[in-house]
Amino acid sequence: MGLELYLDLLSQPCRAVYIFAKKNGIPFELRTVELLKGQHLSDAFAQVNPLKKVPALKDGDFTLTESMFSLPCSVAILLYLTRKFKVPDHWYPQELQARARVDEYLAWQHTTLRKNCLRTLWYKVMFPVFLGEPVSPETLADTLAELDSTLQIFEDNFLQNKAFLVGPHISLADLVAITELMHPVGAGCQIFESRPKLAAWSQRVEAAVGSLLFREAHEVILKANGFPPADPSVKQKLMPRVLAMIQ
Ligand code: GTX
Repeated sequence: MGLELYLDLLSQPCRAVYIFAKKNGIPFELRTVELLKGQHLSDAFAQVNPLKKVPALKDGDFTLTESMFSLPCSVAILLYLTRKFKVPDHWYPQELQARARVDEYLAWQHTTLRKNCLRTLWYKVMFPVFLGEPVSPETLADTLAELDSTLQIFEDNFLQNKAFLVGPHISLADLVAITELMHPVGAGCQIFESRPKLAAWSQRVEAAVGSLLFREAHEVILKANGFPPADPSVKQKLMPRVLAMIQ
């Protein structure tokens, strides 16, 4: 069996892996694991990833999954694909300092932008619409304020006045960042409206990836507001996992 990617495009790290593989013509079998149906909690998927999270990769007998210490597994998968398939250098530059900048961003984003984008989606849309559990206005306001200050750090410290996060070309850092930012966008937040620099960057990233692929990968998340309510038995299974994830 060749390369298999276990993904749900609802998930931001899965979107990054999906776009990267497609954009670079990497051949893979897509194994869709529908999170909102609880498919990741099945015994069959536990054989792939005992920690029951996506993305996961199988390449023959070799499996890459979520780390026990919550290291960004999607990053390990992206790097594996980068090395195995010899993709264009700009994704993860050989040059020492440019590569260090990609690493720097990826290390920062996992506990900052990731956390805030995820919380925004869940508190604004998934709890009230999908789980039928409204969130207090204070919690939502705090979450949006945190997102806003994280976006400021993103612009000031990482994007600055560059075309992309690490200079003139798209890298893994941009791809991982944009897939995170599409979570609040899917939740209906106008994050680009008051941020022209961020908006221009996001358009450059979309153009570099290719609009068709970008839209295809984000089709699901952009419909988040219309997700049907969870079946009560699925809700019961998902709730503890969701609470653990967004804490
Ligand atoms: N560290 C990993 C990475 O960066 O790839 C994180 C992987 C991860 O958190 N995966 C989430 C997951 O599989 C998907 S992203 C959030 C989607 C939330 C849907 C929850 C029903 N989570 C499933 C779980 O923890 O149950």
